[in-house]
Amino acid sequence: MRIDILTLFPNMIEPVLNESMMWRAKAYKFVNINVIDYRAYSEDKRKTVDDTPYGGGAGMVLRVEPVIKALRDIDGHEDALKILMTPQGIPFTQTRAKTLSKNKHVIIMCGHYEGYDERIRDYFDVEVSIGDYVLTSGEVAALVVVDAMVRLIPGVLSNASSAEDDSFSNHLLEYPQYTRPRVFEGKAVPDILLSGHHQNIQSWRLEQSESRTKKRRPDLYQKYKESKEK
Ligand code: 6GU
Repeated sequence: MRIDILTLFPNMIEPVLNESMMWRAKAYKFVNINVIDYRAYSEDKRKTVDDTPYGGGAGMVLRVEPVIKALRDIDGHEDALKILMTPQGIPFTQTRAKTLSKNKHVIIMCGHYEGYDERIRDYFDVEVSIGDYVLTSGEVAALVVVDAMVRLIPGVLSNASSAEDDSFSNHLLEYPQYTRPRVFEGKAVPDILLSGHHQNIQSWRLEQSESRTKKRRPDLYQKYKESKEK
């Protein structure tokens, strides 16, 4: 998979890509990520990328020219899936992450809350939001999308089953996990996990996932029940 990220703040993005799972995915060539500073595509002397809005009002608006120029300079941009990060987009979910992770090439554009020149929208295939709250910049949101997609690329997670077990892939939250010590400040690990009885452990985990989901996320639990009925 290839990912190009258009941003004004490469330093917000690059360090995150150079640690942990993201670093591993790049090092083992599961993904090729390019970070592009679209300020470099501004034609004026001061390298501006935004301007005051027509019609007046507070804040600045991201200009169309530098963005589209940067987009068109990306090799293979015609065939790539082009994603615009904006709080006005469709909500990002695990299902969406799965669909997006199947693309060979995606381009992700990070913007600013104040807004895009409306004409920028015409050059993108999909607008994505990561939730109903406002971030100062789309970089943080883009990293969320990249992380969720990359970990789903086959081979990126060393334990192949762990993406399958994730919360949300089956509409259930994960069961409680424990490691050493057996007792910490009087809190003991449930006996069943020490029993060595694999089947009992499996059914205990499923029960725990179900009761936890029912209590914390009744909305998800409803979907779980519906999916079981199908
Ligand atoms: Cl994609 N961008 C910004 N600035 N804020 C957000 C968002 C995106 N998604 C949720 N909040």
